[in-house]
Amino acid sequence: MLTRLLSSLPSSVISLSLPPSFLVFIVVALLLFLLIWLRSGPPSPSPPRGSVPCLPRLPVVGSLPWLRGDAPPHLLFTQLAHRYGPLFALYLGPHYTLVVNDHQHAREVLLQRGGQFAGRPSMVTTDLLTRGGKDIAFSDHTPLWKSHRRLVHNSFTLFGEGTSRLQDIVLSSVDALCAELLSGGHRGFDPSPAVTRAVTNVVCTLVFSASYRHGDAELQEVMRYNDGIVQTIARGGLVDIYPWMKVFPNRSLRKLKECIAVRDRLLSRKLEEHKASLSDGDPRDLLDALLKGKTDSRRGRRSPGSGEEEEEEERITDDHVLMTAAEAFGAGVETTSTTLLWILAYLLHHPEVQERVQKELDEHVGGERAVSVSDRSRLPYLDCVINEGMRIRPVSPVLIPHTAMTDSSIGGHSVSRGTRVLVNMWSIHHDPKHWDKPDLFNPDRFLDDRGRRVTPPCFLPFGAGPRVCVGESLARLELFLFLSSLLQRMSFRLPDGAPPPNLQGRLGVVLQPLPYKVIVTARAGWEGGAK
Ligand code: STR
Repeated sequence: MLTRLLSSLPSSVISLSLPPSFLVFIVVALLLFLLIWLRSGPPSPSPPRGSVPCLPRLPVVGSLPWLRGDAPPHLLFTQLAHRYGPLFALYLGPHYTLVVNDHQHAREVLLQRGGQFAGRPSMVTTDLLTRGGKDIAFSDHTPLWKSHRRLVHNSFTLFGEGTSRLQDIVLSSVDALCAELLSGGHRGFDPSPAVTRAVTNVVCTLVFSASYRHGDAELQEVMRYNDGIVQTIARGGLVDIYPWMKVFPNRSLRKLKECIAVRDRLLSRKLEEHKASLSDGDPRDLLDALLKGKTDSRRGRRSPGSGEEEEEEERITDDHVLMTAAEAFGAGVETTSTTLLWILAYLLHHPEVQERVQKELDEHVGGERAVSVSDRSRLPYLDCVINEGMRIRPVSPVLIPHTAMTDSSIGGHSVSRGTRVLVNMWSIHHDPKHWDKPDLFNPDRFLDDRGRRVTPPCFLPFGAGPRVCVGESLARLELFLFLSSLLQRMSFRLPDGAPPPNLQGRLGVVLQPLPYKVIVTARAGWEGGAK
């Protein structure tokens, strides 16, 4: 969120050739801000004395003028860390913010003192997206959030490791994806729409049991609104730093609201349908599991001593269920499809890695049957390829901002309550002190001398601690099933004469590869895409 916002700042605020109407807007905005500021006192905790090295600052705009330039925030912060050290501070407008660039400090924030840093700042765009924090990812840390998260976690487990449901869902979607990719012919094409559609389909089935055919109107609608949210979230830009700016007309914010309305209409309909057909049997999908879990947890808590009032306060509502479904959706689609596309891009750069994965698949699975979850332990190299993809291009190069819920400390420096903390996962995943040639795609770094898998402490693609990604095991399983099935059945190569994919990426709500083209050829026996 914030990262996208930062990247849009330099051009939008600090340009010298501003149109007159914009100047009037800025003056009015500043006056309004000063008024609010004077009435409510400084909105951000002040930094403790003698603390972390800090970027220069000006009143109201904070350190923003020093954050200009073309580099996206994760690269900018990495550069700044060379100058200021791995832990430095800056002011995002009025908000005192710490930026953590190394894994020791990140472990303190996420794990050792994870409970103290588990808060989230409130932001205008994400508040809109989540009905004021009724979700998991952006909601502040409260007792209700904890029980909500537990409910979501339990519901995910039901469809993840526990059963073969996810496997069946992914595999049926993989058949369609393979057929679509293989029909691309011998001319190069962009694999992104097909991959995104397949992943969206998996998530639709998982969340509300809908599975769509190619070109289905509802699927198109889902993909359109999701894309709209991705385009506009945090594009309201400055409103996430200066919330009072939401009173001004803002095209991005308007589009975001429209997309949210479409999303809510569709999901409310699904929710009502599910409520009407809910039975005592096994949950059919995530919505069922959430609805069942919600009533179960309420029943369990209704002990004789507990007052009605407290229960009222702690209740997980339909809104929470709706927001969870919406978020599972957005997070499930964006992150998984992007990771798959990054890995494919790197395989085009490193055909020898693709061949090695295929050799491993041929040896341990063969070409006679589909890959299954139980093959995972026999395919260590594939796992390393997935890890290396997530290391070298983390979808979330700067984690969603944390806030200190109490006075605390990082690296011996005291940190006051309310301080925002940004963890720059990019610099942790590219730290030359801990990774040999960090810019090289080398899956072998996840194997030890004896060929066993290792997980280095600097590898945290899902974050860690109380705010660790709740979909981690689901995501890993899905990535494994997609990638193994694709590489078992087909090979990817560059169109003749085409340059290999650009690996710089573009930072939107996640870090995405730029579009590239592939040629897909079926491997022996898989000409139709499925068996
Ligand atoms: C994508 C678009 C959408 O429709 C809904 C969401 C909400 C959850 C977001 C997701 C977004 C983008 C990726 C996020 C995810 C929560 C965790 C994940 C930010 C905006 C990451 O941290 C990568």
